[in-house]
Amino acid sequence: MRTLALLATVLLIVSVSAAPVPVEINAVELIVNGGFEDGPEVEVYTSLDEKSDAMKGWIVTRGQIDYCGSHWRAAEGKRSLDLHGSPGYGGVKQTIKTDKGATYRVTFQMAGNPNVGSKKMTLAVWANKQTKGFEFDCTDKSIEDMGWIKQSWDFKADADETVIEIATTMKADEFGGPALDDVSVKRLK
Ligand SMILES: [Ca+2]
Repeated sequence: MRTLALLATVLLIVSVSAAPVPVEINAVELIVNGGFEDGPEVEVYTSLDEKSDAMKGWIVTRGQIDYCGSHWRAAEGKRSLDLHGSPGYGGVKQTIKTDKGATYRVTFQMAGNPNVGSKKMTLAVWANKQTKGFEFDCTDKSIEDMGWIKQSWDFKADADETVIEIATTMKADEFGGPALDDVSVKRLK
């Protein structure tokens, strides 16, 4: 029995040590207004044009977006974005302070406008010349059950400031596209 217990302990140690080393994340949130709660008055939704800075911390980078209130259920709080305006293929950006050589983790909640023809919604994140695309399947989703999914991506900074842009990569359904909420960027230790 003692041998078996020893074996079990050894196996446990082996399996624990074989697990990936968890990444330590600095607790400091680098994004301002990541949930888009601080913005213009909105009931159902309101459209914001390229260059708009109406949402605290954010600038609209292209086309147009819809700033959504009761239009659908947000992932966090009461407000979120449709990256396609009415109409327009849009995006948003925010500039954050970064340390050269450090790695940062971007997380956000993604869904899609369930009331348009496209079921496959796509967007991308850009930071310091690096980019990553993401997809969301709107099949069987509704404005009450958006099916928000948390996404994550790491990038490396090489300057004191880094622009984070999140924008649609679609060229269909200009009135409704990828939905975005709860954006966060934290430095990995
Ligand atoms: Ca929100």
